[in-house]
Amino acid sequence: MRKTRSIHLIVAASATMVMAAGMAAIVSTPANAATTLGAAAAESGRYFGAATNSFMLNRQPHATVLNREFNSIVAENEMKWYHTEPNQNQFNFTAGDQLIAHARARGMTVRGHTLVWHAQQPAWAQNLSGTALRNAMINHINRVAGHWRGQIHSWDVVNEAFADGSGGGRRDSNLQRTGNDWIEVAFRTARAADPSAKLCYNDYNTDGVNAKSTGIYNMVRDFKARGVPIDCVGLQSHLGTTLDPTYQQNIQRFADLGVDVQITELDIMQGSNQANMYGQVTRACLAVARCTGITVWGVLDPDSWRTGANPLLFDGNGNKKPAYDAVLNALNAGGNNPPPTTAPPTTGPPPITTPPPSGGGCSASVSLNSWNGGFVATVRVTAGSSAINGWRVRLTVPSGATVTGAWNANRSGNTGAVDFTNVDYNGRVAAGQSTEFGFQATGNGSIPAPSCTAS
Ligand code: G2I
Repeated sequence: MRKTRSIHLIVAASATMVMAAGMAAIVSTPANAATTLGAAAAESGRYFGAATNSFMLNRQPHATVLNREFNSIVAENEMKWYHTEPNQNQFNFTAGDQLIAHARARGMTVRGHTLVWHAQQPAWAQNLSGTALRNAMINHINRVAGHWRGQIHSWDVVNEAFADGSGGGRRDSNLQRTGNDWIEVAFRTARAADPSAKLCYNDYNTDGVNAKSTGIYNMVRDFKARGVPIDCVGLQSHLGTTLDPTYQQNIQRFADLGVDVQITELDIMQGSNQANMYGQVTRACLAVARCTGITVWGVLDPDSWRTGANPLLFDGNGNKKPAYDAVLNALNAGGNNPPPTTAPPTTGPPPITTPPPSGGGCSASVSLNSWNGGFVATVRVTAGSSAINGWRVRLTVPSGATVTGAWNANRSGNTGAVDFTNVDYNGRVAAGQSTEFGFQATGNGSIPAPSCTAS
């Protein structure tokens, strides 16, 4: 306790000295310095976020601090597979919807965590293997990323798929045993399900140049070379009492591959070096143009998953800790390289171009995202010169292919000619406007132009 306080005093004293040296007038803070983490990060085009849970949104003092300080949130647990699909093909979006509504009402962005992970799988998925698990994974990504399509800034598509230790290889898991391509299938599926979300690979013990981060680096380099859609790497950064001297260098080498880097789950063990390390991590991110945001893994110390470590920026009463001041000061000092403004991902499926039909009725077009043995189809339904109140699309899937699931449409049939009709929320399409639905299938081949009938 005494130690912490004396460090706080030193930081405060040196901050005052810096200010006194730079300014003739006696002011407590520079007039233009932002006073919250989110606002300070936003000055260089970055976000500063926190993990939270729907049941904490109205709990004090958590709510006040969350809403005041952060401009991004992530679900600590409530968007994980066990939570969103507790029984196969039965989805629960309630908590995630609440978090997103809370964020949107306050202009915060939302990170999605996480679509697929070996841990926190529902029991039914833990008991699957092979093709059944692969298809369940694809369906899960389609349904979850599809449900929140357009509302997620960045998805942790795959979490913690690499092993710890010196090998730099993949972690053994039921997902890994479906075949080494499961990660790229997950990313391709996610891209089709939500083309506007940035797609991240997220992991821990990657807080410097080491065997594990190098394994991930090699995967990202390979994905970029082969056009597998990946936009960002999440470095979790659950840290102890010292920072790896290659922390910034590691961020930079990922950025140099052409992906964004996000610090996704930052928390740092309380101790004499906590505030200093928080400052170091913040400065390292700010120094790399493509390090676009930082998320702390919780708001108040007592809510942290690291019981007793007090690894966050606020104590249980919502008071700012010295670590908070270190982060805010680092953010306000700015980075020399503000990241480029967020551009839509460019490696997604080709845009679907369908001229609206000249008369009434509707038209449909399809684009495929295929891998060896399967594909995800995105079908766009466009109304003609009059609004429509319902639609039916008929298309022919390749010979040998079987449709295994659909979203945003009702389906009849799964081989040969398959019919899809609107669900209750997407039947009405204004003149010249479009709606989309999708399906996944095993097999490969192309699909001739579908027909569309308006009702
Ligand atoms: O383990 C820390 C993080 C590492 N990276 C991925 C993150 O998703 C992970 O978050 C933690 C949550 O902070 C914990 O809250 O993931 C844990 C699960 O692996 C979460 O803990 C679990 C408890 O173990 C369960 O007993 C509990 O039912 O949270 C569950 C929901 O409260």
